[in-house]
Amino acid sequence: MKLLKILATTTAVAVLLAAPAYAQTRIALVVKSLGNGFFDAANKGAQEAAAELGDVEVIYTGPTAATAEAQIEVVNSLIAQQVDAIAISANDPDALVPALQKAMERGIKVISWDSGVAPEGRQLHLNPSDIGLIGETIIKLAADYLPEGGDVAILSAASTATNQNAWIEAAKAVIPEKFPNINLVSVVYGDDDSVKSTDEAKGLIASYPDLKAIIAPTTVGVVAAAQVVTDQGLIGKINVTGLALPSEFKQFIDNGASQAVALWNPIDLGYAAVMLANDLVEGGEAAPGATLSMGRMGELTLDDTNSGAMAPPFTFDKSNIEEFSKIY
Ligand code: RAM
Repeated sequence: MKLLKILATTTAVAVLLAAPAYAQTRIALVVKSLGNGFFDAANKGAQEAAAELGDVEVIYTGPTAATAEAQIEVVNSLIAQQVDAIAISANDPDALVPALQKAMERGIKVISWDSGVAPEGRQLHLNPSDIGLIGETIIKLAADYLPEGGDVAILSAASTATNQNAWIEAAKAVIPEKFPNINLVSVVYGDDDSVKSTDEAKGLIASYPDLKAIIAPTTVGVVAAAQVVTDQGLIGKINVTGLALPSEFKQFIDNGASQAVALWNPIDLGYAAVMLANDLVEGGEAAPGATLSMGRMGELTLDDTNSGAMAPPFTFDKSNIEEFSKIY
């Protein structure tokens, strides 16, 4: 009798130990590529959201190079792991659709954030800020320091990146009316790779002797361009601007290679993406006009493509980059 009781108790304890303490929701935060400080900051916010929710685990993952092919492999492995949700910043709007559709067929909730997937490959998309506003901001950042106008070039990320391509289109659309003396001479692609971005920046400088500004709407490209301008002794001749992470870019505001750059808060963006994915896991519906929770970031109201924007970007210059560089 006594032995039976001991056995029963031991078995119960063993079962308790084997079972998870509580049901966990696993949300994969898939980024364009690992090793990018912007995405590391987003992961900080994602982990913060997981801690706040309590029963959520965030799996931070992505390929080493920013390509759609490599992201498809990551997605397939997450399907095999039966995660509850995938929140992806995509290297291509279309190439990932079949893999993500397979995920959705298996009951996995799918959202894109930062860099979007075509509507048929995800349930909703979270833009960091309004696309038109970012497009106008990146041109204005250059134009503000070019009263006479002049030649500018764009150094982008991957040529297929949804977010950069949308911002560049918006930038081109706003130039004729609002910035008529800005002459966009070229758009080149550094693939969010430091070496390629450096080569592309050097190429622009060699090809366009009258270049007055390089606009890089990528945190990787903007650092590479500013380093090239610094190394080639072109500070004061070519102003580097675009979207930059203050912690990585402060040195180039300090040395004058750049007058000002912009960005939204990447920590908030990762946080908001996890909150939205979790809302879907908990039964939230993504549909035009629907409102979903972004936790402390408020609510996201979806437009007719099931997209919404988080918040306006901030501008960083000599007056404030020091303060922000300590945060992200
Ligand atoms: C790079 C990535 C990312 C983009 C930022 C501004 O880190 O391309 O997608 O949002 O720059």
